[in-house]
Amino acid sequence: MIKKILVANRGEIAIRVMRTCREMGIESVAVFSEADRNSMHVRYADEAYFIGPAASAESYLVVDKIIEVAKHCKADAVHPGYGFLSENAGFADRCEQEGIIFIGPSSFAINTMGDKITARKKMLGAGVPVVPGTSEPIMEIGKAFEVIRQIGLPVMVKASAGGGGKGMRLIHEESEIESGIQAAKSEALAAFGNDAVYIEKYIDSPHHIEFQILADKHGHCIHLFERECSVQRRHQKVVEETPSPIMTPEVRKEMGAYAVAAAKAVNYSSAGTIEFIVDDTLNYYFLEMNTRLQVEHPITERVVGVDLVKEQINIANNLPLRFKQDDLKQNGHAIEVRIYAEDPDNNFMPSPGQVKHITEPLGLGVRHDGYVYEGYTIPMYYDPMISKLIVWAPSRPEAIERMKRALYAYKITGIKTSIPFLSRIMNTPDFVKGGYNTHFIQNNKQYLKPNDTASQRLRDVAAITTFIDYLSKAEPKTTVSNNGSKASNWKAFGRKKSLNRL
Ligand code: MV4
Repeated sequence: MIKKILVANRGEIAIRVMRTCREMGIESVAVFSEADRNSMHVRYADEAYFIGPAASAESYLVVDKIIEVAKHCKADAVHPGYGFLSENAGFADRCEQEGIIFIGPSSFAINTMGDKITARKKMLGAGVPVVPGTSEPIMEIGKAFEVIRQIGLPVMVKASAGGGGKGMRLIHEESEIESGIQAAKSEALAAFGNDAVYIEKYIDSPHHIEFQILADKHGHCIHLFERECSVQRRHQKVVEETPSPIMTPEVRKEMGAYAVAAAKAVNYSSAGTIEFIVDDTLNYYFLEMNTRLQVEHPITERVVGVDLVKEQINIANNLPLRFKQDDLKQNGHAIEVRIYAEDPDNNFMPSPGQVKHITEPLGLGVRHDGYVYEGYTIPMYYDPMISKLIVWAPSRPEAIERMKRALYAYKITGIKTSIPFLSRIMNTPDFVKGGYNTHFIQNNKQYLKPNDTASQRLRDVAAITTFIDYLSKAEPKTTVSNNGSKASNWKAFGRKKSLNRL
């Protein structure tokens, strides 16, 4: 059984993993770069080791250094978190060679799903719906014209080594085919050292819906339902929620079964995520599989009632899954927002620096996974995401109100954050209605821009409407003052706290 885990990561996710270690009586070991000497994950761990300069290529990404620390401190296992080495098949292999358990899937599963053409082929073989397109790399331009005539324009050219939006090209017209493919190939070669590209039919205005799965090393696999991740900016998720507002019980059941089939096709074990692209009429297609714990895993944990890190550790210990598919159900509604150290009112410019004051939101149904504290200086070397705010409520409308309340109570000074932007999202009609797609942010610019312009006018209109509504519902004015005890309507208005801050 695992007694000590080296967490090969930093920031909020390192702490997230260590919290579960502590609950399981497992010792945790932190590693840290020069820029992370004062990071909270170092303080939270039972032991911590310095691994080099601030640049992640010289610290968090150096396999030899992580292995050296794991051997030195006699860790039984390594948890990679997300990013860094989490989807590095070579690292997973190296851990196993050194007799250290890699808390994640096999290098075979990481490799197969990491190469998008190989993954498409696997999925076709497993009967999982994929976007119409090619299942072999495009080797000659004639072949590209042939498949594009079959599937029709527009199409997406994607790098096989890409994913998450890197190395993609949209092609609208025949005249763009040759140059588009050439551009995608050279971009892919430069970015990934691999110029293999494939073609997919372009799905316009899609929804991004993903399914969480858990698989053990005894051939059991279950899904933990979906997450709706369509609120994105430049391929970065901003808001995630579960259940998806557009899902039906029938489609959920089908997609869940395909997610399990996808995982089984690569003999998957540990936690993983199957991403689907979904159109407005709920046609869905496999997009890619993420072979790691994801940033947005807490919303699934809250609605399904499972600690995904605990299950990852149990699976790494060769234990069979503790639940069957029918044991799991979705309870209530959870929403997560990602807090970035960025200035939403200045083109999302990174805003590293010292946190002067922080008041974290608390209260019923609120979870805050972060790592910054008062006086901490956010380094500029890593991802600007500083925390995740997760709320739960029995229903979606209540979860939105709870998120607004939590964002209202979340105070950080010294740096700029995306908190005001997230509040605006919670007040945007397309979000409140649900049914939004991946163009949500692009399509709602007028609601999402800084306070002084249109979004303030919209709030003013809402405030005036609320006031008129209030007047129309107010008690009739007391005309005869017989005992002097009746407060005037204006005083009553002044006492209504909610209306003081329209
Ligand atoms: C697509 C697509 C439309 N059609 N593929 C972007 C990230 C990567 N995982 C795949 N992506 C897309 N692939 C086809 N055939 C549109 C996107 C896409 C997108 C997908 C999910 C979430 C946000 C997105 C934003 C822009 C484009």
